[in-house]
Order: sequence, then structure tokens, then C-alpha cells
Amino acid sequence: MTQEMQRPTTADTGWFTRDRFGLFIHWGIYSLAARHEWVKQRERITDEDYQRYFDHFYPDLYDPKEWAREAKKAGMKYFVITTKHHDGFCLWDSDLTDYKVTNTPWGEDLIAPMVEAFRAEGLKVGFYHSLIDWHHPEFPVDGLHSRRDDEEYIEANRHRDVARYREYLHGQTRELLTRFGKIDVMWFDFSYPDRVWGGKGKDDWGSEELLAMVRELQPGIIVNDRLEIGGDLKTPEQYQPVAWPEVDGEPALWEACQTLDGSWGYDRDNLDWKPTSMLVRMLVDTVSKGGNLLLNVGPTGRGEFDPQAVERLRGMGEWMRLHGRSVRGCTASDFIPPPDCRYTQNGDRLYLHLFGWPFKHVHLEGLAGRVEYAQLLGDASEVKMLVVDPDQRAQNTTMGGLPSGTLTLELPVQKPMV
Ligand code: JFZ
Repeated sequence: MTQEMQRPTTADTGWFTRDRFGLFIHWGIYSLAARHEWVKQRERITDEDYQRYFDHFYPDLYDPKEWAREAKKAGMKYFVITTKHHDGFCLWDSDLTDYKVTNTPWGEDLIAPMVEAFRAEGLKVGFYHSLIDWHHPEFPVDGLHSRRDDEEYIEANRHRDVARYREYLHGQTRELLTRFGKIDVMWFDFSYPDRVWGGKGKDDWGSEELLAMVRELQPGIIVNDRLEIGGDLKTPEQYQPVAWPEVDGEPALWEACQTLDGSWGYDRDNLDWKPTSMLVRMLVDTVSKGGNLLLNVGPTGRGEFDPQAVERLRGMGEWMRLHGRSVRGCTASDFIPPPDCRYTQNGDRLYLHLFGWPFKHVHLEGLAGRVEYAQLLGDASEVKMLVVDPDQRAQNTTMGGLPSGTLTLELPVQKPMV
């Protein structure tokens, strides 16, 4: 990802840093292959063979109101949908291609009803749009494995003109940002500007003009940073950064994007689902570093969330019901938490998250005399505070060696972590 500066922007970021938690949705005809959204590339499936997923796309159980309800119950406040992924298949009725949902057996636009349903539940709207396109006839063959000056690469692309693809990309982006009302996030994906190895980047996409058009059409929109020219939003993917990510020495607007099971698209045979407790920790860890969490669901080809996904979303929702105050409106704290803990803070409210349990005492450096009252968030039960004097501290095995200024909390040993 680019480290370039985030230039002056019209982006409205207030809601974003307040809301903190969103739903990513990866959905397309690859959901029928049901083993990853990169299946066409990974398994070198020909256009002809991939066509079967187009010909059989019929999500008869698609109920975007249900999706929106699940997202809202989970405590999410925005969503980002793949309008087109790398395979080039479009989920809306674009004028610029035939490779779209309205030409499948389903025959209807999927995006408008989705946008409407999520808005009705009070969620903000984000569009993921792939820069890469394995279907478009003018898109130079993805040279991830060949140099741009290889005979083979040149021959394969003799009749392809990236300028025409660029026009298509800009035209489709214009459709997306003019047909569905206010769009809050634009999530382009992605640049890989290694020219030697046939990568693609800002000149191929026309990133400068594209970004200018996006801002002109949707002045408040937040744009991610995958156009290779910076942007409003950093998007580390499938890992938690060790600290608040920076751009030019300044803390950046950022969003961790994470899967539930290691795949973005629906993956039928995956047994490796992350436990809800891990997902909660990811959310807390992210907010403790000043970021948002965009958690992904890959709906099935019939248009439903996998029961495993629903179980996790509901678990998150139950945690958020009781602990949402420690996430929403919160950001990083200047205080340093004890080992295996995180702090989040909202004004003068400091939230301590314990990733390990049980503790008898937990020692908070620098907080002696600064805390008026302490309680467990889940049930508002008081937590006793004490400041141990230095002599006593030296004699007490669970408190030895603590610096002065340490505030000690006495915790109930039997209370579960979340
Ligand atoms: C991209 C997609 O390829 C993937 O299918 C999914 O949509 C994900 C959200 O985004 O994956 C990337 C893109 C960029 C990097 C890594 C994975 N990167 O630059 O490190």
C-alpha cells in the first residue's frame, strides 16, 4: 500500500470515527463456486467454464432487509458492498457492460434494494469497487506472473488498450455515485504498482482524475488509499497493526478489515471460523489504536448469511449491547494499559478491556488519584479501588515492584471476560 500523504480532503469523517464498526459484504457469482473470491485466478478457470456461475446465479433467498437487521443488531453502523469484484461481474444494472446481474437468471439489480434496506436501518453506505477486472476485454492480462516487457505479456495484450478500460472504470464509478443517492465510503481495490512484474497502478486507473471525480460527485465521501495516490483511509487487511498507523508521522484515519473465516467470498468447506471472543478482541484492539473494524460476511449463492456468520454477528451484538459504550465514540488513550489489556477512551471516560482472566488485582500505572469511580461495564457493579502505599507494596507478592502513582483495582475473580 502507498505511504503517500493524505492530501486535503472534503471527506466527512466525524461519523466514521464515532461509529467504529461496519459490515463488509463480498458477494458475486464466485459465491456459487463457494471456495474463495479469487477462485477464477487461483484455479486458472477459463471464461467459458466460469460462465456457469453467471448462468446459474439465482439468489432466491436474498432479503437485504434481513441482512440490514443482522448488521444493525451486531452493532454495526455502516456497510460496504462489492459492487464489482476482480472477476468483473457487476451487481447493478450498469449501462456499460453486459456482464451484470440483470442478465443472469435473477434478472434484477441487487444494489438499489440493498442500499435502501441498510439506510432504512440507519446504516451508512459504502461501495467496494474492484480496479482489477479479469473479464473486461481491454483490461491488460493481469501480469502478476510475467514482466511487462515479456514477449508473452506483450503478445497477450496486443489487442488490449488500458485507456479504454480506464474510461469504463471511470464511467462505472460515475454510475455508482450518481444512481444510489448519498454514498459515504468508496473502497477501491487495488493497485500493485510493480512495473517490472507487470503490475498496475495510478497511470492505468487514471487515479488523479478518478479521485477528483469521486469528490466532485460525492463531496463528503471517504475514499480508501488503494489508488496509489493516498486517500482518506488506510486499510490494513487481515492483520491487526501493532500501533495506530501513521501517514507522514501523523495518526491516520484507518480501518482494519477482517474475515470471519479467512475467506472474503463464501467458502462452504471452511471449518476454521474465528471464535466470537477473538472478533470482540479485534474490535477492541482496533478502537484502542484509533481505528474502525470492517468485519466481512460472504453470503451464499442463494443470498443468505451462513449460520456460522449469523452466530458470530449475534454474539458481537450481544457484546455490543452491553459494551458498545466502550467502542462507539471512543478512541485511543494516552495511558499505557497493563499487559494483556487495552484502553479505549471517550472524553474523561476510560475503559479498561481485560483480554486475560482471572486477575485478583489489576494495577493501572499513573492513575492513582485520577479516577473518581470504577465499575464493570456489563452490569454497573462497583469495582473497588485502592492505592497501596510503597512499604506495603514491597511486602505484598501480588503488588511488589509497582511504581508510585499506581491505582489498583480489586476484581471479582469469577466474572467472565466479556
Ligand atoms: C483485496 C482483494 O484481492 C480480496 O479479494 C478482498 O476483496 C480484499 C478485501 O481486498 O485483497 C488485497 C488487496 C491488497 C492487499 C492485500 C490483499 N495488499 O495490498 O496488501
